[in-house]
Amino acid sequence: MGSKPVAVYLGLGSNLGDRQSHLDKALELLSWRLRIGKVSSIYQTEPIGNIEQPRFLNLVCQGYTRLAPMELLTLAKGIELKLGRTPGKSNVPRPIDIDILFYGEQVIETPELVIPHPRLTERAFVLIPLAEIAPDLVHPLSGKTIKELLAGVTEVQGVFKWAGD
Ligand code: PH2
Ligand code: MG
Ligand code: MG
Repeated sequence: MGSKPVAVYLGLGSNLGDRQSHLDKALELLSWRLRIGKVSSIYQTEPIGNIEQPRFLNLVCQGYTRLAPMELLTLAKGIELKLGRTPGKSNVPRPIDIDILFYGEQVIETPELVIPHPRLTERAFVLIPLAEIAPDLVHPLSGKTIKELLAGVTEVQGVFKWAGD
């Protein structure tokens, strides 16, 4: 246990059932194994990809962990299952999706795990909450800050701070 904790960023999304409660529960379960630092506001967001599905609630959080990347992925998948997600299908409504956005400054490309998350640079529903908690964080592949990446996204509609139903 000599190693220093690594700063990680996670993206959470829910568009099935009690969305806020799923986000709250996921953060609580994560906090058992991760020291949670900053948490963004919750945003209600129009679905990207399969647009024939309900709107999402999205947030981004930062944490510190000594878990290795694959251990963190296993933790995230375990919490998704615990909160009722059916594994396998992508882009269908889900009670919770937990994506690893950054793991320190590491770049990882394995069949199971790609970090930084490959689609984060084009997704306003990730970049807007991320810019709230880490505007100056540098994306290790592009060398750009979150603020700069967000300025480069043309499609920023459909992301609204959420004040509850
Ligand atoms: N997640 C996806 C696909 N599309 N759209 C929004 N607005 N929010 C998401 O979290 C989201 C999505 C795949 O994980
Ligand atoms: Mg996702
Ligand atoms: Mg996912």
